[in-house]
Amino acid sequence: MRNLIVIGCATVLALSLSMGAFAGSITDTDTDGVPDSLDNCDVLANGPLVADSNNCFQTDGDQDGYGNACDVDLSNNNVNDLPDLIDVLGALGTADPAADITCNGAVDLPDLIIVLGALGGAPGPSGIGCAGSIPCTP
Ligand SMILES: [Ca+2]
Ligand SMILES: [Ca+2]
Ligand SMILES: [Ca+2]
Ligand SMILES: [Ca+2]
Repeated sequence: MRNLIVIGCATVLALSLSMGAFAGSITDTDTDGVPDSLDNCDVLANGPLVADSNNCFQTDGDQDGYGNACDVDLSNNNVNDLPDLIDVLGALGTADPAADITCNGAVDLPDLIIVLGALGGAPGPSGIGCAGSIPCTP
């Protein structure tokens, strides 16, 4: 009986130790409620707990593993460049989910302004390992 209790205590201790290790290994850099390894913009809060300024909530319109909140690379060549600007210009007035950077259901002036401001940069960073290839979902 005493042995059973000792084994039971050891099991509880082992469980709590492994749970502690598990909790310690989860990093959420932007504290938006999504662990970095699953967060499609891991240094920019984009929901669900803390939304970005545009309420994207992890939205990833082109399913490349980079959330819209940190992805204006519409041509998917991993550079924010002229083709992306041409793409967003061409998508103005549509509901193209990839070009709708602000996640408001329409491609409009704010999306164009964000693409202009991000030229020369790169999408991300994303915590999702397959980011940059399509389809990529955690
Ligand atoms: Ca996060
Ligand atoms: Ca995020
Ligand atoms: Ca994307
Ligand atoms: Ca591009």
